[in-house]
Amino acid sequence: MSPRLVDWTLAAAAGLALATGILSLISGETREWFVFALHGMFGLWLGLVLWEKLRRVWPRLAHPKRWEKRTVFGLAATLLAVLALLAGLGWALGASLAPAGYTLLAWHIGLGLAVTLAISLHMVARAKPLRRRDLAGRRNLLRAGAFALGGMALWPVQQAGEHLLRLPGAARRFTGSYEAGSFGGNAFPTSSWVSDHPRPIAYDVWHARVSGAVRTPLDLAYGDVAGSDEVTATLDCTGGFFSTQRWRGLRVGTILDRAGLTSGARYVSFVSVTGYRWSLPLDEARSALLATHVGDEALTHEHGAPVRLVAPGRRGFEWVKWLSAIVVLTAPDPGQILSIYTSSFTPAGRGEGT
Ligand SMILES: Nc1nc2c(c(=O)[nH]1)N[C@H]1C(S)=C(S)[C@@H](COP(=O)(O)O)O[C@H]1N2
Ligand SMILES: [Mo]
Repeated sequence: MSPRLVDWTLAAAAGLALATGILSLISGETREWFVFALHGMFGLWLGLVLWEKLRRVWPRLAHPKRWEKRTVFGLAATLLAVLALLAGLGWALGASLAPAGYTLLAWHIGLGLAVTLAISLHMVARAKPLRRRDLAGRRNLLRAGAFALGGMALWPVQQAGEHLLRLPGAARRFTGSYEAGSFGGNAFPTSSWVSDHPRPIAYDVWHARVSGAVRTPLDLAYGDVAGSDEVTATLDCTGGFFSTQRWRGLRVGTILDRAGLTSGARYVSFVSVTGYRWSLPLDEARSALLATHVGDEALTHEHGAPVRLVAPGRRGFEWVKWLSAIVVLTAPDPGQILSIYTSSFTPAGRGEGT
């Protein structure tokens, strides 16, 4: 492949891997499996083209005397890319490594972000445009096509290989997460988006206000929510574990019916004591659950007691813990994305006050 075509292919594959990688973090429905498949395919494609690039620059790399500043940058970026790919592949196959205390998935995400940032900066600084002659030649184009198809074909091969070799990775959910403590009550892992750790909240002082686009604002007490509605749903953390549980509490729809919606109601926002908040479209919110129990046990503090949101089909970070308010909205709430990063720095999120 012509050098410029290699570089542009690398940039394209990295960009597509980044886009699908980000999308994968908000995908949790079974029908969204293809996001994860595409991410894998783009990653494998990137790996193949990286190999092509390394073959070309190897003679230069082998002679440090011929290195320029560019070479060093390129080498660092290549190393980052290789490590990002290896971490992703290692996670997928089930390697139980955690260098420096971080899972391979965390490394994959961190290195993946770093390398796409490096590539973007590099492109802004010195991208050389593709010319007609970079695309000329049958062999050149055939090779480029073969790498793209090769990436796509390697993905099912990797999946089948995991099963044939009975690697731990074969047991993953379609999201890439590994099972942990399903149907075992509170014994499943606990997780935080940043580091929310509010003080425990007593059942008898807990209350949650229901407000916004409703006819009658409500004030819920624990006894109102600790109902007998049950949902079996899978909490799937983007950190890489999932746990399927029978959750118990009260359907959000019941509360919305009691409050009565006004005509503009379109989203329901769930707000934590820490300020962490997330919203769901109205119909989805109706079938979500305010959970007080997991299995036959009351939720523990770590899992969001007294009341947490259970949002089936949504990723774990959307399952707001330590719920303290429900707000019916007439428009989407873009500020919620920031809220999950800042909540750990509010007094309540740091464990101060009440
Ligand atoms: N208020 C609040 N809710 C939160 C979080 C948080 O940091 N703060 N973390 C989320 C994340 S990232 C996940 S995966 C789940 C984890 O729930 P668990 O600790 O019960 O496993 O809670 C979600 N709800
Ligand atoms: Mo998470």
